[in-house]
Amino acid sequence: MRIRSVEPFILHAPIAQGSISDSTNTISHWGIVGARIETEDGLVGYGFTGTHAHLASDRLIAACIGDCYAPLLLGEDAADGDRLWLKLARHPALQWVARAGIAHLALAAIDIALWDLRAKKAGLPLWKLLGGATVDRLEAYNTDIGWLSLTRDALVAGCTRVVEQEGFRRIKIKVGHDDPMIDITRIEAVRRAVGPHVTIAVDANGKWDLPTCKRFCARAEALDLFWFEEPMWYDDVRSHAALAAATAIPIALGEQLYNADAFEGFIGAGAVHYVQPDVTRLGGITEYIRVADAAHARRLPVVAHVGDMGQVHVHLSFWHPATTMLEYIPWIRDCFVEPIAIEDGHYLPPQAPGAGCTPTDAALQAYRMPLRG
Ligand code: 0YR
Ligand code: MG
Repeated sequence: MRIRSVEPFILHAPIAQGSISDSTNTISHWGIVGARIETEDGLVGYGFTGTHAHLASDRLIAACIGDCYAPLLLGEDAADGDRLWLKLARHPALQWVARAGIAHLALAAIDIALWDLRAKKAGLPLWKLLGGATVDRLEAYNTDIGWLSLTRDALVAGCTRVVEQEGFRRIKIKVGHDDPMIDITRIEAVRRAVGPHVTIAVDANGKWDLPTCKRFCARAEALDLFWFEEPMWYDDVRSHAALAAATAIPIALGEQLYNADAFEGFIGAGAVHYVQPDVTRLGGITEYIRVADAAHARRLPVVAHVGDMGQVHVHLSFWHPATTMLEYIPWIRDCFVEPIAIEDGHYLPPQAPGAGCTPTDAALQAYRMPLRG
């Protein structure tokens, strides 16, 4: 599997329901910034990282793939996964500037493409190559009905629809108004509509401070929340540990963390109960496995964040024994040869060989953005 070429690409796929907001972002497109890696035996692997479709920074990620990492991969054997990950991640000049951020998103796209190649070579879906599925059905929780931009009536209608008509038993609602009591009334309305048996998680996307979170939790505890996700600034271990000690609501986080060491800080401090690694931010599957194993060693559940909107994470989640469910946001599913599939609120295991990241020709044509201005 000698690597013949490594080509970056950028797709901007529109979000069907138009623009949506959480507490910190308003977006109308999802960015798919990827690597296409071809080997001398004619195999083609794809990996990508998910972005908010900001073209200037997407171009930096693409340049990192094409200009910084690609020359280090040409002629190498794609089968040497761990060795190649170290070659890229620990390259002296790149390590100096690239241990997180844009470069780590680029590294993730490449690492996923290398795993995609290995799974295609083996003729197996990635979950099977990794060791097989540890669950028959993978429960999904629906985020796509909980946006902060929805009116309270639309929020309640969407939550009711996916519970009553689509079989979801778990939903997530965005929070983060300046006045947290607005969020409380929205959650109360949803709880009244869906009843006591549907789990409701909430996600503040890092917006609030510790006093606001404590005020919110004092009222929210009566609403039986499944978890409180990213209540405060992403790197603030101490405040999350303080909140975890002050409330009965479990804390979930991880989508903004770049490496296993960052997770170790939160896990070691007792500041997280649901561990949410994201392969598209963590430098790829190689580092994701380290995080999931570390969580598993502490008996903490893993529920991946789906920056890839589930295409790769469904493989990792069917396989890794610490996984208890997976987020569901279907925005970009039609861009892929084998889209994520849901039935009765559960993911179905992908069947095609690879990591689920091969875009359709139609998506490559319709949504491709120029690499340079
Ligand atoms: C919008 N899931 C999240 C959306 C979502 C974000 O930026 O992607 O809300 O990724 O926090 O848990
Ligand atoms: Mg989140």
